[in-house]
Amino acid sequence: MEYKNPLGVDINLETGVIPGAKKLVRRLSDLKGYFVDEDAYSELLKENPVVYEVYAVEQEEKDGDLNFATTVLYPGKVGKEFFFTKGHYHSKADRAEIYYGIKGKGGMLLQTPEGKAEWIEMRPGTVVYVPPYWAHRTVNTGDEPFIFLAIYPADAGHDYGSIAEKGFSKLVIEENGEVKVVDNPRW
Ligand code: S6P
Ligand code: ZN
Repeated sequence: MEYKNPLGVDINLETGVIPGAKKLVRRLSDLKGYFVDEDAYSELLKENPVVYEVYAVEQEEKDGDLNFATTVLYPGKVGKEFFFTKGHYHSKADRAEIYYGIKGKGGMLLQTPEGKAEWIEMRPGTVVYVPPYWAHRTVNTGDEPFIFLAIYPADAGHDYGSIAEKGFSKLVIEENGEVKVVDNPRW
């Protein structure tokens, strides 16, 4: 039997960086078609800001193993819509996931394949359980980076297709200075 080595790393709780992790950067240009207000999207694309960064420690895609990753989701809006992650189902759709809020303010939109949506607010210390089969997207509703940890099965995979096409049935927007979860007119 060959055993893998255990690993302990310290997440930088201010920046979200995991030393030695693989870094992925998503700019606004990577989110084409995701936001409802296309004019606001084109305008902001001139600056093409970084929307989020992911620091991932991933294992081979094997049953029983675990991955973990932090996400640093920057504050910002496209029109009224707050910055968000792309959102995905897992390729193995029955794989669950745990999120843990580290810094900043935001929340998670979850959705079943039939379009039933849930919004869960997240603060530092909030644990979110993502059950099997639910798509999940995080949203930064604050004015500083929203940082969280995700722990997920190594064989879960990411299925971005249907969210990229149709989005979520709900949008998270700012209206009159308030955070509102409203129906997506394009759904
Ligand atoms: C992976 C986990 C997170 C996200 C990350 C970026 O299962 O849910 O690490 O990958 O927050 O979001 P997305 O939707 O672009 O993968
Ligand atoms: Zn996931």
